[in-house]
Amino acid sequence: MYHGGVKNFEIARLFHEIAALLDARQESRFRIRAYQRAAQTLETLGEDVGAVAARGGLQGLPGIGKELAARIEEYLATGAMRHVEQLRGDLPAAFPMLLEVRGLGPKTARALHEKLGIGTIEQLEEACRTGRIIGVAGVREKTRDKILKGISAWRAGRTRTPLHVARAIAGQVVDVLRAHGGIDDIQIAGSLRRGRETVKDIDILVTSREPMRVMHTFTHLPSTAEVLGHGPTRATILHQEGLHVDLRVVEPEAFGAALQYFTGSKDHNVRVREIAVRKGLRLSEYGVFDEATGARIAGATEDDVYAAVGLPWIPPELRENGGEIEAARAGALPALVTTADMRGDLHAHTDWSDGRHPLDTLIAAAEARGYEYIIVSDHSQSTAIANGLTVERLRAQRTLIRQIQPRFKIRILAGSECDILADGRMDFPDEELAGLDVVLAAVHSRFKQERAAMTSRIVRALEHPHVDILVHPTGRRIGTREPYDVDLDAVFAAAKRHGKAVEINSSPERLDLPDAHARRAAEHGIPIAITTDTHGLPELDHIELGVTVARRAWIGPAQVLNTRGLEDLLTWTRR
Ligand code: DGT
Ligand code: CA
Repeated sequence: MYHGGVKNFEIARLFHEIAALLDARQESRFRIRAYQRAAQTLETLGEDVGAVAARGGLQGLPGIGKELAARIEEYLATGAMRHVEQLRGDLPAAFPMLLEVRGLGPKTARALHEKLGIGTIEQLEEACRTGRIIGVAGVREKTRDKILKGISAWRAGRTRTPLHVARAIAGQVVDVLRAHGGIDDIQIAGSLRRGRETVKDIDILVTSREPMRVMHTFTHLPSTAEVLGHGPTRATILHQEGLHVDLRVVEPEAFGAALQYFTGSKDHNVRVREIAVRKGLRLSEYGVFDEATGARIAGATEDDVYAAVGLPWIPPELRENGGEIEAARAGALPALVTTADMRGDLHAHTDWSDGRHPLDTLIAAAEARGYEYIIVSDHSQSTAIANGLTVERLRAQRTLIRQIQPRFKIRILAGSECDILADGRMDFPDEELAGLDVVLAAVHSRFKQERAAMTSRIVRALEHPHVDILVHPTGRRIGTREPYDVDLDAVFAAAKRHGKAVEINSSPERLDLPDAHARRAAEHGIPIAITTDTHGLPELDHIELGVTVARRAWIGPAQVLNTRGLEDLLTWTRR
């Protein structure tokens, strides 16, 4: 389970709120911007902010000065931030949510509260629908329509939470529940256990001899914004991060059956139940029962449950009715890659381009993880915005790598995340690329090219003899940028033809390739590079997210480039 980090999101949310409240009060743009920047820093930090504070590193973070560091310290120490409370003043508790609606500016929100008493999303929507809003604080019909659109986008945006955020929240809830005692067994179920890239809610199952105590702890968690439902063995809360968390206490004899049922997916469960029925069995969240006698024949563990219907245990990531039932019946389930299989990172940035650490700091951290190799892949010259390396700086970096190599056991491979220019040429001359151990190819510009042009651009890069790995092949950024329009099957075919690898980029905002595409790429027989694209040390941990994507793509260790030992990898790069 991924642990660190939930405080990062809590504090980031408060900083966003401060920025919006300052805006509503027409304070200085400079201060507003400072809080927004600090929020972004925290959201992308990847390391628990508490750990950073503990080693006195807050003021070393981008955009965090003395004032903001003090606010973070205050929150870590007290669980609250007085400044937010002062700014909220007499505004209603739900007012911050109004500030999240696109199309409604903070000043207008404040005016609507003062003039119409609007304090919740529902009241805002009502006022839009009845037209009461029109003419107030300069709102016209066009603004009203924009606000209505903003409300539905806000609802849609809140319905699903990114995997890494949900993992951090779930990890924290599980820790607190465990620490309070009374729990025998605890498991995350649902889409989170299956590793979907976004989840609607967090489903938790426990066994306990003191269910009342566990329920009490759960409904009184400090991070509980509201208790939505509460019974003797089940409760649902609204977590302050905006998603529901569901807790069920089940009997130990039924724990496996409940885990199987609530892990889903629904489509997978339908198939398993059909198989049970054909065997004269009935499968429910309480166990597997003999239809004729009513006797329970399995339920304590998932293994027993699957065995009772004649199937091997199926990894949760595969339970999407995507062929896993057929594979299980044929004894052909894949052995999936694990984080422990990973022997190196193939995509990493240093402060030579837009990374946060010097080369040797990054290398030391990768070595400390037990990796055998790491590819240093800073940006190329065209990506000026990320301080891309010129030819001269690329050569200087290579020299530095040779100089520091003797200090390390880990093998440092000189690479580049080299831009694929709009016409498919590479951003460095061939002789420079020839001097590198590995070349990563990436699209960072002209995302809007039409499909044929984008496809031939990328295919041309894959034809280049020095290119090794196509990175973030769809270019999407979850929630902010659509994938570019490209014929991925043509790209995969070209990669196959030319012996190239494609990436699963583990960065939480990318997860690119996404699982379905990664599965197709692997089926083409293309080696898959699971990388972190790290820009700072904590992001090395993101490898776990990329591994989850790979598992959902049915990928085994033999299909992954960086499960190979160093010599094997070098043989491949020199192919
Ligand atoms: P999501 O939308 O990200 O929460 O996805 P899930 O799969 O976690 O869906 P959720 O939380 O509604 O339900 C968790 C699991 O419980 C689901 O995967 C299968 C099982 N389940 C829930 N409701 C039903 C139902 O009405 N019928 C069946 N067969 N299974 C259900
Ligand atoms: Ca769920």
